[in-house]
Amino acid sequence: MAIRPILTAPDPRLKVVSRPVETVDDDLRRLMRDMLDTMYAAPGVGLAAIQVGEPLRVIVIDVSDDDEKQDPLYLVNPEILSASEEMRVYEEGCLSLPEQFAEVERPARVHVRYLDYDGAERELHAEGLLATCIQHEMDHLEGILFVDHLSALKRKMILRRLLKARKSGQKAEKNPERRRHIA
Ligand code: GNR
Ligand code: NI
Repeated sequence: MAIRPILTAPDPRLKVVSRPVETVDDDLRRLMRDMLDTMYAAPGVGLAAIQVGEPLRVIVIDVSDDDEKQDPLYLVNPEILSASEEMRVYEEGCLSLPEQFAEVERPARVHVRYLDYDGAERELHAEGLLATCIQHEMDHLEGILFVDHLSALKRKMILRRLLKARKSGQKAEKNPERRRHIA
């Protein structure tokens, strides 16, 4: 079990296009388990490999409620076979844009093909939060963040807010007096 650091914007690595996985082997399974541990610890409902610095087309997702048991999904080389015409608006967040949220419109349902944890080909019909999450994670594989779906003005506001929050957090870390107030 290993929790890895999550990259945050404006880290340029979040903009790279991730490459397809060639074989689902033990090394890849270790990465997928680390991603899941990192996602649960955050906590989040999804994570793309590039968020822990690995430019591979791998995502992990668990949209089950806290009180249910864990229900992890591992998707390697995912492809959207079709998407509904019906759209849905969801308030999204991203572990790479901590504490920033905005409404994003996406297809309500998607039909996805991918390789699972064992490298077997599978298909999935997703709706609701799962459909939103799959599309959010697949965007990461193309170097796209949810703010890239917003107007330039809203995007700038969110990025500015993020940098400001980070600066005051750094000041607090260096200053024990302020740190006490945060803890
Ligand atoms: O934890 C997350 N929550 C979330 C909420 C709404 C839509 C998408 C997401 S994904 C996000 C974790 C993350 O950043 N994955 O890349
Ligand atoms: Ni994200």
